[in-house]
Amino acid sequence: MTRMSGAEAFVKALKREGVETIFGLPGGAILPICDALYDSDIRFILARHEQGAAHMADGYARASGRVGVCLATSGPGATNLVTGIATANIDSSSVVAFTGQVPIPVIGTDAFQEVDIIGVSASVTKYNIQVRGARDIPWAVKAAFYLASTGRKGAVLVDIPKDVQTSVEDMEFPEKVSFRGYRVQEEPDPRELDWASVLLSRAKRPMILAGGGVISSNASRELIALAEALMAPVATSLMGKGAVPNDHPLYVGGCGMHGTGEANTLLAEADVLLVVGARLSDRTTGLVKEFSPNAKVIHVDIDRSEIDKNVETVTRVVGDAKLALTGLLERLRRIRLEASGDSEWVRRINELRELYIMPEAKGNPHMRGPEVMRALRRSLPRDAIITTEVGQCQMWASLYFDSYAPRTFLTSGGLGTMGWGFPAAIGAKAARRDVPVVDIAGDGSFAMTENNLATSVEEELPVIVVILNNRMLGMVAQWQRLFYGRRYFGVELGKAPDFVKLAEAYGAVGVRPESLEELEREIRRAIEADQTTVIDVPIDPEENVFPMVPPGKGLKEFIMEA
Ligand SMILES: Cc1ncc(C[n+]2csc(CCOP(=O)(O)OP(=O)(O)O)c2C)c(N)n1
Repeated sequence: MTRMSGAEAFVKALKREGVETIFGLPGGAILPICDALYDSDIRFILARHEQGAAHMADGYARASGRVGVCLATSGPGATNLVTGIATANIDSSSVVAFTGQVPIPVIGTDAFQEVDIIGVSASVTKYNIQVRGARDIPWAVKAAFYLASTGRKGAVLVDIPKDVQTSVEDMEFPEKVSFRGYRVQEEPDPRELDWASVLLSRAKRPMILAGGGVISSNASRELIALAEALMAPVATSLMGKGAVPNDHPLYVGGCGMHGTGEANTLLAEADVLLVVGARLSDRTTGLVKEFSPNAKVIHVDIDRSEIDKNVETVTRVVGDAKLALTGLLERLRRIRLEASGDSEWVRRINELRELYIMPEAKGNPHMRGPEVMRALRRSLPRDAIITTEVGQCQMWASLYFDSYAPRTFLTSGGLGTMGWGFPAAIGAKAARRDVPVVDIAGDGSFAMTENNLATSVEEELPVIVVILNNRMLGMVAQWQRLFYGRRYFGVELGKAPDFVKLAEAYGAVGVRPESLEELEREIRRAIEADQTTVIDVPIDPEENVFPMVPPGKGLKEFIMEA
């Protein structure tokens, strides 16, 4: 046992978890902890708004597979974190947030900067707790990391009153924590694997839908092996992009509202569908009763409560995706399944792929979303990390930017949080200093968290922001154009700000290329110079993202033009 303050115990507990980096912004109620961090070698990255700090921690977690940590003061600091915490949690990203709190004796008195952050964050965290005594700090930190990083990963918030941080006690640091009622079932039930493999072996038109769970369990290799054993096309949910190299012959693209024509058509034609680590949200399924209507659905997920939540299954495998896919592969090998690369089903994949190649727009003087994505792809190394903002920019990235490895395509899938991509890119860069990190942005989204340019410059975490600048809240404008008779309301952003000058004001580089060739040159230059760079690409405000499944329709009813 060692005698120390709650704040010192906090720092020691973080070190025991291997924490090297914290993203945050200090304030009165967290000062004892900041003072203890002063003496440690943990890197503190100062965000310019707590929402940015939470997104940075989230980007760090997604890029590295480790836990991302953020810290804020009580009251407004804590509430500013909430969007970031909710974004991480719905996308099953391992984030631990620490908040300061007013001293215990004044909790409930409307003390300065008091907010009941436990109440506020209850529904957007996997778990949250207020520490009531300094001796509980080591346990609470251990518990937070354990819960954030096991089973279905998620966000955990730990609230620490100021007097708990200063109080000096004898501390014990637990090696392990356990929770009654929290059981992680990683090892799948062999009977579930047996049944699923029989169904798969009998399929004439098998298909796989891979979600973010494949990436978080590092199961890409097993997924590809299974797809090849079955000669099954693989589609991904938005969160699953990168689980399969996008140039793999069996990869058919994303499915759902802005899925590819081939993925959405094949889903309708499949007879057995293996869903791995995906939530099957409405954006992925379209109208549920028309989602893969001819398929027996098998769902693999570590979270039992996902099974049959949105789509009815024939059977399930509850457990870790890597273990489940390994178990399925073993069984299929035992059956000596030999799928042919020359089946009608495989021919169908290629036929659809050719059918739905998007036509090039002729005679449009503007640079177009898909072309910008392809130019980006050409000028970046294969292992570059992409983050996205939300809107048309995100959907163009999902459709037209090929990703080749897990953890290289990072996006806010569940909450669709504008302003996520830029701070997440800074967090990803903190985790992966060795690769270029690019935020594919819309002008509206970037404006929400652009102040973190200061962090990127000051902390020497250079990222490249490519703004598809249509002077519009483009995706909302697209819906108003297509479904509300072009009655534009609240979507026109105008020319302000000048993003080149904005970048320069923060000490970053700003450029505005006038052609795709110039864009490619600027990206290569930015990588070479290793400087924070904002590339403002003017595009057509009238351009739509296609294919698109109109809201309330089945996946097969996608439209390719307006
Ligand atoms: C925080 C937040 N507010 C509002 C929305 C609703 N929304 C979805 S897409 C979008 C427009 C995004 O515009 P922009 O960032 O310029 O990207 P674009 O669609 O033009 O590529 C809006 C407002 C959202 N997703 N997130």
